[in-house]
Amino acid sequence: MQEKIVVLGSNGQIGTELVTTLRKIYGDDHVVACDIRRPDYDIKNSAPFEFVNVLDKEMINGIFHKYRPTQVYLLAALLSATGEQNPKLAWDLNMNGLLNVLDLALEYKTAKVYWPSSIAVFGPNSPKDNTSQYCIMDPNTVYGISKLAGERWCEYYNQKYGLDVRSIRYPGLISWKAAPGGGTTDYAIHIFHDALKKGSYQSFLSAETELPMMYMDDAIRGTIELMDAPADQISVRSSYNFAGVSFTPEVLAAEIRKHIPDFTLSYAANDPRQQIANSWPRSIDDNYAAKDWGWKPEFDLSKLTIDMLNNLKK
Ligand code: VAH
Repeated sequence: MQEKIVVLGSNGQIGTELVTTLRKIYGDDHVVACDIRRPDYDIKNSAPFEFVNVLDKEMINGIFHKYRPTQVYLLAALLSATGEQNPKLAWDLNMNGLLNVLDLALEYKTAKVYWPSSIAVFGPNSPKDNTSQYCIMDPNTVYGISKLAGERWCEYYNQKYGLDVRSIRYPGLISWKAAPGGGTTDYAIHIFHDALKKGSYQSFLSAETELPMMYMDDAIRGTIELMDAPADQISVRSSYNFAGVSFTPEVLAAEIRKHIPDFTLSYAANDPRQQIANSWPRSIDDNYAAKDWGWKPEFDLSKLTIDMLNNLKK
C-alpha cells in the first residue's frame, strides 16, 4: 500500500532532516511537512506543507482527515532549557500534543506512530554510566517529566488499544542543517560554528560535563530502521535507549583542534543549563535497540567532527 507520512514539527532540528530523508525514500508527495512556522529551509514548492498547531486538535483532525496518513511522526516539543523558562507551555505542548495525536491515530487507524523521547527521562538518582533501559527515573526538568509521562502513555496506547507507536530516547543530537531548538546539549553544535567563525567558543557547560551525544545522520537512520522493523521484533513500547558517543566539552575541543589547531575554549559559570546537564547520565546502554533491530552507530567523535566542519565550511 502507498505510504502517506505526516511529520508534525517538520521545521525543527530533527524534522528538517527527517522530512528530507523520508521524501528521498517515499517521494515528495508522500511526505506532508507540518509545522506552526513556515520552513526556513528551501522546501520544493511541490512538496506538501501545512501550517499546524499540535495543540489545536481540530486542526490535526483536519490533517488526519485530508491525508489519512499511514505513518505519523510527532516531533513538536519544547526542549529542556526552553521548557524550564516556560514550564506550563512545555507540559501542555509535550503532553497534550501527544495525547491529541495518539487519540486521532486510533480514530483514523494510522498504521504507525513515532514519538521521540530523550535521555532527559533519567534524573539525579538514575545510574550515571551505561544507564540501562530499566532503572530509577526521577527527571527534574519539565521536559524530562513530560517525556517520561509520554513514554508511559505510548506504552499504554499500545498495550490497551494495540496502537503501533514507537519511540527512541535520543541523546544530544548534533547536526549542521537546522538550528538547534533550546536544548542543554546545543553547546556541541554552537562550538563548531564559533570554531570556524571566531576560532574560539565559550561553553555554557563545564569542562568535565560528559553527556551522551549522537550525530544526526545516525539518529535519522536509527529512527527509520526502528519504523521499518517488523512489529513483532519491537520489545520496548515505552521508548528505546539509544547511544552514539559520549564526550565532554574539553574532549570535543581537543578533537576540533586536530583541524583548527589554535581553537580556544573558555567556560561561562552559573549557566542554568549546567544543573540540567548534571541531572543526566554520562553514557547509555542501548542493548535493546541492538538486539531488536540491529542498531549500531556509524559516527564516532572523529567522524562527526570532520563531517560538521566540512559541511559548515561550505
Ligand atoms: C535537549 N537536545 O538538550 C535535547 C535533548 C538529551 C538532550 O533532549 O533538551
